[in-house]
Formats: sequence, structure tokens, C-alpha cells
Amino acid sequence: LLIEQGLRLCIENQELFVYYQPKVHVAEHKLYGVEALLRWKHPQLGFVSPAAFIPIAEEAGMIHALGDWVLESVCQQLRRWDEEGIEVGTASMNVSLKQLEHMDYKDRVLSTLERYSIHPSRLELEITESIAMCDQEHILHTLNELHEQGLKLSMDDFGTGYASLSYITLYPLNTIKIDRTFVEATTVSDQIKLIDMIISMTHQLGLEVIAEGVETVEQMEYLQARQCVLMQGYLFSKPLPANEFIIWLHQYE
Ligand code: G
Ligand code: G
Ligand code: MN
Ligand code: NA
Repeated sequence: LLIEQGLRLCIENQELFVYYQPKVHVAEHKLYGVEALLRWKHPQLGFVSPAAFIPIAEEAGMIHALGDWVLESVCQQLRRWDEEGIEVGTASMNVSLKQLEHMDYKDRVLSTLERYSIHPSRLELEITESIAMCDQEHILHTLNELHEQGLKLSMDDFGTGYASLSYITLYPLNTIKIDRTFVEATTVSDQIKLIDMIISMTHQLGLEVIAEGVETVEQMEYLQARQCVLMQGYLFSKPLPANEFIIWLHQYE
């Protein structure tokens, strides 16, 4: 209840922040893009995880306002980085099923990008397998239209949901994000075969593949040896406020 009440005021009380986590191209030692992650600093509770408050925001119908705020904030930041001559590649945002169900979603995304003069190809939506399981014509239509405008689409937490694999060719995906549970398990033999399979599947389908949750040099080398060169995780950087992210970038590149 404390969370639900707090959510109603978090935007006007300026308690929300967007953190950015780098995605890197390991072979080229270059930044590939950033993932935007929402952070909420509650006046009493301190930082509350989106894993805790997003489901509550969805229930209470506040996810659309939060999603709009994130979209606006990311576009504003991309614009600022453009003006400063800082190249960050594509910025991705997490979107939930509830957000995509909204009839206006596509128009709100496109009009916000236009307002900040950002080409749609600079923005990526991270969806999860729950979206693929819901089988809604409307969502597929929305994603197809956004894709036609140039927006990128990635499947987050790949391999952890219960969707049938057929969605992979049904949805206009650019990228598969290998869930960190598969990356963590690169020392367990059965799991190793799974991650090998996922990587070779994405290569055969002509999709980009990125590994999430990379924390050790061993994991990085394992992935690189299998031609999975895009990575994200604490080994490179945790999610950071925009200004700290730029400091990280100067040191990295
Ligand atoms: O970064 P962190 O571990 O706190 O993220 C926890 C979960 O919250 C992740 O599943 C992430 O995808 C989700 N999340 C983070 N930011 C957003 C956001 O802006 N919108 C939605 N829908 N989910 C988010
Ligand atoms: O569901 P999604 O993949 O969007 O969630 C991303 C979450 O994973 C974020 O909360 C982020 O803070 C967290 N994260 C990012 N890198 C790492 C990592 O290397 N290890 C762990 N344990 N979590 C990570
Ligand atoms: Mn994500
Ligand atoms: Na994930």
C-alpha cells in the first residue's frame, strides 16, 4: 500500500531516475548500446526495485504514465548526448505486455521520438516471452508497425519463459538477449550445451545475440569463443546514472 500510494506521486515529486547500463562489443572493445533501467527512490523506503513496483503499477493502471516518463526521459537524454557529440548507439527500454496492449502505444512512441528529432532506429524495445504467449493480433500489429518505422525489437530473458519457439519468426525481432541464468551456468555441462544451442540458433536465424549478466572473464571468454561478442553485465558496468555512465565510457573506449 505504501508503494501504491507512493507511485501516484513519484513523477511529480521527481523521485524517478533512469540508469543506463552499457552493452559492449567485446571483440572491438566498443560501446554497442545502452539499456535504460527505471529507478525509484521512495522518500521512506529508499530505492525500490522495479521488479517490485512495476507489477503494482500495472495493477493500479499507472504503468502507462511510468512508461511515458521513461520514454520521455530516454529521448531527452539521447538528444542531449547527440548535442554533446557522444555516441551511445541504440538505447533500449523494457516494455511490459500491459503497455503494448494500450491502443495508443505506437503513436506515443513515434510522436515522442519526433518531438526530440530522434530516428526510430535509435530506440529498441525489450519485450519478454509473456508477450509472445498472449497471442494478440493487436500487439503483433503494433510491433510490426514500429519495426517498419525502424524501431529495434529484442527478446529479453530469452529461454526462461514458456512460449513456443515459433514466435521467433512471427515477431519482427532483431536481437535475442540470452538470460543470465544460462550465462551463470557456463561451468555446468548441460547448461553449456543449451547456451551453445541458443547462440547457434540465433546465428542461423540471422538475429543478433547478446549475453546478459556477464560477471566473469571466464564467462566472457566462453561466449566470445562461440562468436557471441555482444555482452552486458557487471564485468563491464552496473547500471549507472547518465553522468556516471559517461565517465565509465571515457575510461572504457
Ligand atoms: O535493473 P533491475 O534489476 O532493477 O530491473 C528489474 C526488472 O525491472 C527487470 O526485469 C527489468 O526489465 C524491469 N524494468 C526496469 N526498468 C523498467 C521499465 O522502465 N519498464 C518496465 N516495464 N520494466 C522495467
Ligand atoms: O529483465 P531484465 O533483463 O531487463 O533485467 C535486467 C536486470 O539485471 C537489471 O535489474 C540489472 O540491474 C540486472 N543486471 C545487469 N547486469 C547484471 C549482472 O551482471 N549480474 C546480475 N546479477 N544482474 C545484472
Ligand atoms: Mn531488459
Ligand atoms: Na533479462
